[in-house]
Amino acid sequence: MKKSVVAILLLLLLTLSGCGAPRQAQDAAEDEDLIVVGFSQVGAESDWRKANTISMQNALSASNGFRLILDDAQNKQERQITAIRNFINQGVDYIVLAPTTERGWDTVLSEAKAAGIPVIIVDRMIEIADTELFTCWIGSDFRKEGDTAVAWMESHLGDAPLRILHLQGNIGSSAQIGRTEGLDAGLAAHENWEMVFRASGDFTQAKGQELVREALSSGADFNVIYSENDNMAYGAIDALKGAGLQPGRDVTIIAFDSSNTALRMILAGEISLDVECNPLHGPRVQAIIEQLEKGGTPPKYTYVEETSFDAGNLTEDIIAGRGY
Ligand code: GYE
Repeated sequence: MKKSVVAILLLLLLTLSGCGAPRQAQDAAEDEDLIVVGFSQVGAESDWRKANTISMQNALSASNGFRLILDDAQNKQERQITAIRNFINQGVDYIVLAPTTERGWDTVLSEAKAAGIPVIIVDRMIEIADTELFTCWIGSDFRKEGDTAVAWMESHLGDAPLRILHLQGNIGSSAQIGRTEGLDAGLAAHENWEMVFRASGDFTQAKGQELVREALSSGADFNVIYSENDNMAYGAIDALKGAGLQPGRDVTIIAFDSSNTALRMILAGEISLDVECNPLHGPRVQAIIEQLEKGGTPPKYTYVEETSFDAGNLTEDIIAGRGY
C-alpha cells in the first residue's frame, strides 16, 4: 500500500520536474515551421464575408503549414490599420488584407514594406500611388458584375419604364464602386430608366430592410430593386412582404454574391437575377503564399471567373454543388 503511494508520488514528481518539457519544446519547434499569416478581415457584415473568413481559416490551417492570426475590423478602416501595425510588430511572415475601402493605405503599407513583409490584397482593390507596396491582388471584377446586371435588365425587362431603388454597399469599397458604376452607365444609356431612391445599406440585411421600409413610407414608387449584395436583398424582401407586396411580381429584385440562400430565392421566384461573386479565396491565397515561398512571382492582378444566375439557368444541382 505504502509502496504504491510512493510510486504515485514519484511519478507525479517526474511529471512536474520535466517530463512535459521535451513535449513543449517539440511543439515550439513544430510551431516555428509554420508560416505565420496576419489576415485583416473587413468584418462579418454578410453571408459572403462569413464564407470568405471560413475559406481563409480552412486553407491557412496548421495542417496546411500555417499559423493564421485573424483580425475582424468590424468594417472600420482605422481598425485595419491598427491590425496591420500589430502584425508588423509581431513579425508575421505575410500580411493578407481584405480592404474596407480603396483609399488610405499608403502609410501603413509603406511600414509593412520597410519591415520586409509581403502584403497580399484579397477581394476588394486598393487605390495606391506606389503599387510596389503590395505583392499582388486577387478578387472580383466589380464593374463587370454591374455591367452583367445591366445587360440582364436590358434583355429581360423590356422597354417599360424602370423606376429603380438602389441599395448601395459600403461607400468607397470596390464592390460598391464597380456595381454602382455599372448601374450609372445603364441609367445614362436608357431614357426610360429612372433612379427613384439611392442609399447605402452597408451590405447588411438590417439596413436593407430599414431603407426599403423608409422608401415605402416616403411614398417612393419603384418597380426594380438593385441591391449591391444578397443580404440587403433579404432585408428588402422582408420589407416588401411586410407592406403586402410580392417580390418578383410587384418588384423585380437584382442582387449580387449568389450565396445559396439567395439562389433558393431565385427558385422561389423572389429574386430575378443574382450576379455571382465568389468568396472562396482561401485556397487561392494559400497557393500564392506557397508560390512566394518557393521564390516564384504570382501575377500582380488575378480576377476570379464569375457567372450569374436567373430562373433560366439555375438548377437544384447547381445549388447543391456550391460551397457557399
Ligand atoms: O459582395 C458583400 C460583402 O467585397 C465582394 O462585401 C465583397 C462584398 C460582398 O460584404 O456581401
